[in-house]
Amino acid sequence: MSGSEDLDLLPTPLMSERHSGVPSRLTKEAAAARSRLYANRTLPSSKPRLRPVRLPPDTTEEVFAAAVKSLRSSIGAENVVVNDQPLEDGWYLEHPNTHDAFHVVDQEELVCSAVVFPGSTAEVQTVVRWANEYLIPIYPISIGRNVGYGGAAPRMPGGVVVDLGKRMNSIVDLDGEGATCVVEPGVTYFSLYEEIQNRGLPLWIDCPDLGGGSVLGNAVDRGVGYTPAGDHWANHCGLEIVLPTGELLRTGMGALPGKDGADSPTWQSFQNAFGPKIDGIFSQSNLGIVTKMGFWLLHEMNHQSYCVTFAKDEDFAQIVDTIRPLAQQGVLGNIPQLRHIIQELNVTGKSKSTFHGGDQPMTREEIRQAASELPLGDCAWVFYGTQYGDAASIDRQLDVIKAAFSEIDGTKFWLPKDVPHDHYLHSRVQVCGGVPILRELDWLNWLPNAAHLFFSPIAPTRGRDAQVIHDIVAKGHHKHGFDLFPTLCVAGREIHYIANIIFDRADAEQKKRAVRLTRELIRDCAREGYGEYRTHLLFQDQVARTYGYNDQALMKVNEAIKDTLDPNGILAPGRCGIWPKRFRGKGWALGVDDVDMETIAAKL
Ligand code: EUG
Repeated sequence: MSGSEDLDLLPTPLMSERHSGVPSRLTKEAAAARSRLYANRTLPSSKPRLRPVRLPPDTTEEVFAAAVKSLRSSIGAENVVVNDQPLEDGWYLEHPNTHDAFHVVDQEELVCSAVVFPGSTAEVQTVVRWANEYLIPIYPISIGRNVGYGGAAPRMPGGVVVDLGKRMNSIVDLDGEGATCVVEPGVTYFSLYEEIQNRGLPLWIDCPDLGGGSVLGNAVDRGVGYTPAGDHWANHCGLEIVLPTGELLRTGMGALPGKDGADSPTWQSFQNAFGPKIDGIFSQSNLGIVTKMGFWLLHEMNHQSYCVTFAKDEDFAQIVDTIRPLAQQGVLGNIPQLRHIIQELNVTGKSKSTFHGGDQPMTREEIRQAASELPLGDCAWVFYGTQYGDAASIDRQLDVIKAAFSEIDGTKFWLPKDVPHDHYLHSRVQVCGGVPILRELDWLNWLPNAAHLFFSPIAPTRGRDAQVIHDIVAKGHHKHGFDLFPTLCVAGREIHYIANIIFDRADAEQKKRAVRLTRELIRDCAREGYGEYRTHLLFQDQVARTYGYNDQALMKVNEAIKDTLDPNGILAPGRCGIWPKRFRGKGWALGVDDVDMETIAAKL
């Protein structure tokens, strides 16, 4: 049975109806994206649960029931929902907060016992104190769209998801003069963008490829976007945090109380404030729940997106070496993307079966054949860049960029006017101009029931290093039978090399291969001295331990801080590989050999 009939009838919730909904300007795109995705689905929209509610570790049914009753009485019965209903993967705009929609292991493994919805910082403190009382692990999410990295799932099955976004989604401040804002966890790129438009402010936001994520959540997870303010963590300015013991803290200038109980007028003005700068320990960590974040915005600018195509696969290292000085000198306006030509196929939104029969990866010849019928034609790599400034300045910048790239044989330069209106370049115009959209969902039409995992190592911006990583990744994909989709986000000194591993979540054997591939890539890159900037929940132990200089000295400090700030080990145990004393060394951590679903399940 296909699950598409029932769900397709209801429109995607709008932003006016639900905090995580879609802006009305994108309703048509959303409807089209959803029907394409659901047309590729063979799994039912949900199936009966095979197992009872997954309880928190070391918690009996009786204690859990008492804990739920107690929390219901303090934050309201409607704000504590036990996860006992059929699990629905949904899709990007109607996503679960109970589990990972892109489940790498069985759908019922990485699940929570309950979801709770605090409505204020004070209620977050209440939830944290409750977790300490009952020794129940909690796992905060902002929106829950950390797609490819675990989504909304808790690392520890049976943990209680604290869904911050549902009731804490206000833009606390939006300052047109300072070009700053203060946001709660539930503010999405869509909603912040909309508010700026509604107020008619000449400001931009920076957004990632998909616009439905949390501004705060993405920054705290050190995500990136594509305007000159693409480093989100670098643009945060002061945090409000609930510590694992329930105390409330503000960092940066936010720590300084303003006049008569107001916030400090400098909270969003200056990042470095006074004394040790501890903000860092609250990003990619499990040391506090960020409930408010000051954030810098950009001024709107004239901008010009373009792409450059390169003829040969082997030009890869030279392309990287050509980008480096352009980026370091500030000629490149943003963080550009360098994509392999195969991505031109999947951003058409068509499925792999359009281009290839069978289960094997597409051959280079098949890719060439299919690409030759697309607007950019047969080539190897595509560079998507954007320049900012007045028209004359952009012309000068483009002259320099064209001159540099034309040193590479067979290079062609393209403007949006050179490609059809539905070409991906027009989506770059929007994202790189601060307009959050949904185009990148088209990746997921590649396979039936498509799910994805990101493998995200950092390379120096140097051809020979990037080549080492690319060769490891290509070899691994070939060995395990996956198409390779590399997108490189290239800065002056480093590259986020992102390989998007797409798999069919209905196919257990394919999931196992995806896990094996990811584990081997982490291991093989680490052997060459390269590590990931971010990873899916199930790989965080392994990645964390590759950062093991001097007998895991970094992890030992992380654990010491964890034990000090979270003595009962209640906050997101295991997140980013950091286990509190209570669970450390008790068999929870997953390593390079944990590839079978059964092996992993036994440790979950
Ligand atoms: C992308 C970029 C990322 C990431 C995941 C996906 C882009 C995909 C630079 O970081 O972590 C097109």
